[in-house]
Amino acid sequence: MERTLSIIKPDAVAKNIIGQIYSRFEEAGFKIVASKMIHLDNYLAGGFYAVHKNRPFYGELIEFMTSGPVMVQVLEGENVVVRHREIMGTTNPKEADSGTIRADFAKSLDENAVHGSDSLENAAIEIEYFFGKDGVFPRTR
Ligand code: RTP
Ligand code: MG
Repeated sequence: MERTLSIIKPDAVAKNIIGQIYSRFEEAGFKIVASKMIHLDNYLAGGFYAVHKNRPFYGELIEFMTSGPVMVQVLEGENVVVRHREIMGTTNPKEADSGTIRADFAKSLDENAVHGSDSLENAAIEIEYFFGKDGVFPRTR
């Protein structure tokens, strides 16, 4: 059984749609096996997005991700890394398929409502970054 890291970004938390996004996860058959709300600071957001450090949008990305609280969760399911990216929709919500989270809830490329790990390897790194080695409840036995 796979796990992936999901973040409901500051725009979606501010819009009060955590529950609607959680419903999408549940409708897809994913289990939420860990969750917490945190307000990222520059250090935590910078560490998370270190791969984008030299990209032109990095400054705006960090400013946005630290602008308010986020909801961070670990999702579990079969092939969940890829399936979660599918129900999120493409990075730019204007290009996202209708019925995806970003098409339905996101405003722009910069403020695109959700994050999802892009590979199994990065999922493991990102889960440990936010929840540590023992921070995820073993719901599947
Ligand atoms: P995420 O990491 O947040 O799940 O999004 P993603 O994989 O779909 O996109 P990624 O390439 O990893 O970029 C991370 C976030 O940076 C912002 N971005 N802005 N202005 C731009 O050209 C641009 N490109 C990316 C987006 O908010 C994206 O989610
Ligand atoms: Mg990404």
